[in-house]
Amino acid sequence: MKNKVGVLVMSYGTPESMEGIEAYYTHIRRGHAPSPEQLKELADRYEAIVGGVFPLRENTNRQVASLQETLNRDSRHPEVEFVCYQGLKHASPFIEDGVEAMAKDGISKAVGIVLAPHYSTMSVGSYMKRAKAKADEVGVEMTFVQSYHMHPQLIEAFTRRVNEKLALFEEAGADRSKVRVLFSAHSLPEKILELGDPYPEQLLETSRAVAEKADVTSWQFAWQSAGRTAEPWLGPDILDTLRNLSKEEVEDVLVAPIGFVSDHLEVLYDLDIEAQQVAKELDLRLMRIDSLNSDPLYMQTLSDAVIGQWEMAQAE
Ligand code: FEC
Repeated sequence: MKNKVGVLVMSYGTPESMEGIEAYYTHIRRGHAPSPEQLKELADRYEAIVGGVFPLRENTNRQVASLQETLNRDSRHPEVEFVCYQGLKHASPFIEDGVEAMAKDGISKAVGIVLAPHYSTMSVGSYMKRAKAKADEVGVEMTFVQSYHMHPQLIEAFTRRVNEKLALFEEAGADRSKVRVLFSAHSLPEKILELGDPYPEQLLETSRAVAEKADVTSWQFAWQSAGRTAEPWLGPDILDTLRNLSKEEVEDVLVAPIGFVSDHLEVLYDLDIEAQQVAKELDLRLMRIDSLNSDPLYMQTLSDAVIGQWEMAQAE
């Protein structure tokens, strides 16, 4: 019989229905319910993207199933069966539910990975902290992939997407070298800088690697989707960046949201509706690279990172 190794695949989570938005938003706000205006504003954004459907749930389900297949197709460890469990940050099944399910299935060793390539104490670090606390409680020995932002197959997947969209710009008559590529990721409160958080630098590393591989010299980085709180968030914000680009007389912009791996609200609303609206007002031509979703190159990135982490833990 094969030795079962658990893989906790963690993702942000999304509501299951329009009725579930309030509980989801309250969880994001650490137990503080949103005001009726805030709730309506968020519900309107979900309505605007797909009318009451939540694409992140299906995408995460597919990514988890596909990762399990990819892991078990790998020939490096025929003695092991990798079993994937889902653990969501803000929705059910929560991170703790995933760890508990592993323990119930008799799994004693597991690897955790987050469906976000770049490490920040506020993002990936907080997923890991919760998983570790539950794992210690139920007696599962866990080890974690911290980041995989420079994995060659991840860089290749993003590069192909950049090239695909640059070709569309060319077909539409644009000069490829004049298209400004705008790499983006979710902003975080500026206070992370005081803690020496690696998040901004890791994002720049991915951006540089993709730009180099796609032979793009005209690129920059911008932050998106900053929270609606009074504290300062990392900038420049993507919408201000578009306004500045228009002043520089840039006409064509390709957004590459390398901090995200799925189609969801932050891509389908913040970029495809909000940023697109600003671009229209500025008379800029704006395109976005396709999301990774279950791209085999992304699945191989995750699988390789999990196996590498598993091997490292075994060697210790
Ligand atoms: O499609 C969906 O249903 C979910 C889309 C979604 C993703 C996502 C990813 C990240 N977030 C990160 C940080 C923060 C911080 C706050 C915050 C707030 C929200 C709200 C919604 C939301 N986030 Fe999110 N995030 C997604 C959705 N996020 C909705 C609440 C309303 C709003 O502000 O828009 C502020 C919370 C606080 O007050 O403390 C901070 C980071 C990521 C990328 C890494 C990851 O996936 O974990 C970082 C997807």
